[in-house]
Amino acid sequence: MFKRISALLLAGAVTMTMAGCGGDGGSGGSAGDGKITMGFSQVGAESGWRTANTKSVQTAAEAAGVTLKFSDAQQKQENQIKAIRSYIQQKVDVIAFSPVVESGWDTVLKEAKNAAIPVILTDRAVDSKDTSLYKTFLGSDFVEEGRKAGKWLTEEFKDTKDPVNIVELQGTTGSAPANDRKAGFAEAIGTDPKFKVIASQTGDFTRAKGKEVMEAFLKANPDIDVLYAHNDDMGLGAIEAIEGAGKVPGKDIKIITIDAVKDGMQALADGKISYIVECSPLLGPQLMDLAAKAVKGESIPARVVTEETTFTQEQAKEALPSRQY
Ligand code: GYE
Repeated sequence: MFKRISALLLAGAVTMTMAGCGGDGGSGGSAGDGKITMGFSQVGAESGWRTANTKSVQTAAEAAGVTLKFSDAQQKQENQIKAIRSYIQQKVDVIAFSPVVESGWDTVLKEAKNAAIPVILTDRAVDSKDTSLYKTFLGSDFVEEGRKAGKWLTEEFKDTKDPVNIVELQGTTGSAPANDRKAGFAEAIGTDPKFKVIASQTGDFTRAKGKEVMEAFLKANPDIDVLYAHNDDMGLGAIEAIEGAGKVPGKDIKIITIDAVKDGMQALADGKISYIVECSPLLGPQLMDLAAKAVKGESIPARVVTEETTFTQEQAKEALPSRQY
């Protein structure tokens, strides 16, 4: 009890009623006008997308009057588990996190559930069978993103008779976006034997790794027609590798990426990237909304999908000036 009170004082959440602490086995909801404290465990700072996502969450928390306890897991699941445990100990009102990989969360999610602290998955999903371990999953449909990338490719090469040699830079191994973007793309190109994925490896969603792996791809395969990168940053790293190998990105090798962050959109407008599937990082406002409802014990949808579009080179030129991230 005393511990609980001092934790609340430390968090500056003195107006919160005891019923809001979630220790009563009830809804775990904050009563009245009590300020909400959210523990948020971010994946890391691996990409432009991630930086924009962090900013969105921090800005939205401030705007909603939510006290945000933020931690960066540096792409390590063990760091996220530690952060979540510490949020449970601090008796935050709600926990939100973007799981670096899909599996291995059941134990810690059960701990949160036993403490009656609602959990919201944001951006990435978990593969837990027991969906009562979290309130909702807010984020993109990554399979659909992969399909959109594959559809563009089949359309672009529909009149080509020759085989189309594709290399793929996957996101972080075991992460929902890497698994799903691979599956959606494979589904979209799968029926036509003309399309051949000749190499597929992780670039961990970073520019440096994207460059390094693309260099290896180029050395091993003299005849690459297309690069499919699971995010802009890996695509941008790969562009450096392609130019370094004396080839012209966007011409000798067509490039498809996902995210549509500013640097990616600039490369698209410059003709170096051929097509980008958008994935919005601006999840903060919706997250704060869902969190407020979850804390009050109101029902929220089990899945909230972000609305997204795609960009050609022409569309990128138009969209760039007003791009927020
Ligand atoms: O596409 C990538 C980031 O989980 C959707 O993570 C996110 C992905 C995003 O590192 O750039």
